[in-house]
Amino acid sequence: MTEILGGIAKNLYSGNAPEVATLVQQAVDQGLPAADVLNGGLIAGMDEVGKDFKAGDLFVPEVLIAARAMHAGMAILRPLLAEGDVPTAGKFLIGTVQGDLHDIGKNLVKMMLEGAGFETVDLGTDVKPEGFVSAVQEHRPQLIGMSALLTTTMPGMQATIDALREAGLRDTLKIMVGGAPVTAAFAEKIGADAYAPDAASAVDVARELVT
Ligand code: B12
Repeated sequence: MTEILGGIAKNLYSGNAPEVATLVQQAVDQGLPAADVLNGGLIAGMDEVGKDFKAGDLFVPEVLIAARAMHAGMAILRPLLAEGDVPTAGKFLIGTVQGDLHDIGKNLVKMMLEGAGFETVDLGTDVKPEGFVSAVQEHRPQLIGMSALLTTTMPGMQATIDALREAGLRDTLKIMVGGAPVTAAFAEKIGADAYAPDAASAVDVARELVT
């Protein structure tokens, strides 16, 4: 059992999507619970990717390829997880703020959190404060993430937090912000709960925020 899960993790790390799909299917056919395959295989592999990305041993293209392999495994597990009562790590909603079209970093954060077992909702780019508000009303996430790559769009984070407060939603969730020009000091200044400098750290921060 641990051998097949180790194989899933190893192939996910190296981005071998077809082999990940084959091994996940085999594990399921052997009767392993979907949650064990998720935690011991896919999430374990993605955790390694996150560690090495943070350490500078892996780069963006490798992470994207690993994320694609994770998606191949998730395609098999998702219906089984939905059937059972497998608790997710939490619901995470993410978007790039108004006026900003950069989404590579946002997508990485989303993928890493998915890899860590979070249920994710992606609002895309150029999301207005009221877009975040209505999505929060609809999806009721425990955590939201905002991304900004332009100094000119960073104020959109503050505007979104203000809009959530006005809608009475601010205290129902945690807010994490990031993007190249964003800093921990800025996050504190605008009243966000946390900042993370990269997608792997975002996983650690998200796990802390929801526990
Ligand atoms: C690719 C790119 C583009 C692409 C975007 C494609 C896409 N689909 O994203 C295109 C060509 C469209 C583009 C357009 C523009 N760009 Co541009 N772009 C870049 C570039 C080269 C790379 C950004 C990137 O993807 N980095 C890789 C990712 C992985 O890194 P990242 O985004 O920082 O994300 C990581 C962390 O920041 C963090 N993170 C990110 N988001 C979040 C969110 C949360 C919640 C958390 C916790 C963490 C987190 O985790 C990520 C992964 O580790 C940067 C320069 C650079 N080297 O950064 C310029 C840059 C960001 N762009 C810039 C500019 C000026 C523009 C334009 C205004 C250019 C123009 N005159 O038209 C337009 C603006 C368009 C718009 N309205 O958004 C400037 C911004 C300057 C500034 N300080 O404001 C930069 C810095 C280039 C420069 N040196 O001048 N751009």
